[in-house]
Amino acid sequence: MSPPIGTAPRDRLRIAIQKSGRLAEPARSLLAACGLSWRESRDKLFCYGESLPVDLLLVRDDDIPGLIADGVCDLGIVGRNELDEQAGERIRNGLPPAYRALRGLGFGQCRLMLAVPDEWEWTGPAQLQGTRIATSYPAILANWLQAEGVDAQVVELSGSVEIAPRLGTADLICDLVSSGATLAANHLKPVHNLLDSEAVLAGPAGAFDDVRAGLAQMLLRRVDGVLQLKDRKLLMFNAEREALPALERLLQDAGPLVQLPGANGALSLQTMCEGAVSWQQLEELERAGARGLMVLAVERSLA
Ligand code: PRT
Ligand code: ZN
Repeated sequence: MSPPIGTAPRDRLRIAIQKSGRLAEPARSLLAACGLSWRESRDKLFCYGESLPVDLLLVRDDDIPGLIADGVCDLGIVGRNELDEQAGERIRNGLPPAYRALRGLGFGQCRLMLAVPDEWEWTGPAQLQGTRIATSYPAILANWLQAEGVDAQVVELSGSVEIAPRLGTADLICDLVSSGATLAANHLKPVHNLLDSEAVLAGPAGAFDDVRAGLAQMLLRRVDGVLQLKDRKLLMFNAEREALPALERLLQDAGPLVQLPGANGALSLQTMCEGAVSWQQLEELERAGARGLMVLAVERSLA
């Protein structure tokens, strides 16, 4: 059975993630890669942490900032767009900031963009004076308009923003864009970027003052480890000492070359490479004297 919402126990950490949608699966995968495992409640809204005292609450992404603000959840994985929007709304209502982005997570990338009908010739923000702009991000848009000194009407819509110009309810829109296919299908073109967004790990504005502080710190360290390792490869090989200068030249973009004594006076060498190591690179290293080349994926590391 799910524990009652609103009574977060202080000896366990509770993380809100999207139940279903774009961020749901990558958020779970990231937390699983951090060594967390769970037992799901029957209603599939709560996952009890088995490997660590870290539980998941599965919710709508829009609810995540509020759950952190109210202390129902300690951390959350949510789009920066949603976090900034709700933070902007709080500021407009005279409320103090209640959460902050702790880490960018490298998935769920998109941009919050102004998009105008194809036939418009975009000349810049001043052109927006007196227009009606449809958006689901009224706070971010209103802040931007204010900063630009533009007086335009913000038309708040909760969905299907891209059809507003065709329906005549707005002149242009401000919406999330990733591939741009939705805009193109609605005869709109992106003209100005208001925000580069991605999924973030969000937490409260203040620090925890109990067991959760240590748990959150451990989780952040593991998240950093997972994000760092994403594209890292360990390259290992043997070589004679004389071949070292040529090999070092070929590996100048990699990390430090660690040298250990190998068999028969040769050296056993290893280095960390960012990104893929191609067959061509391996063949060049071999021509320069590397033997027994091996490229290994790095599974875990603590910085
Ligand atoms: O049910 P729930 O409320 O949890 O889900 P939701 O429908 O509100 O959210 P969801 O799953 O659609 O998006 C969750 C988060 O994913 C967003 O808050 C963003 O941080 C991020 N994200 C990344 C996106 C997109 N890419 C994206 N393309 N969110 C929405 N879109 C929309 C876009 O507005 C357009 O209408 O997807 C459509 C397709 O985009 P194009 O440009 O590829 O055509
Ligand atoms: Zn939503």
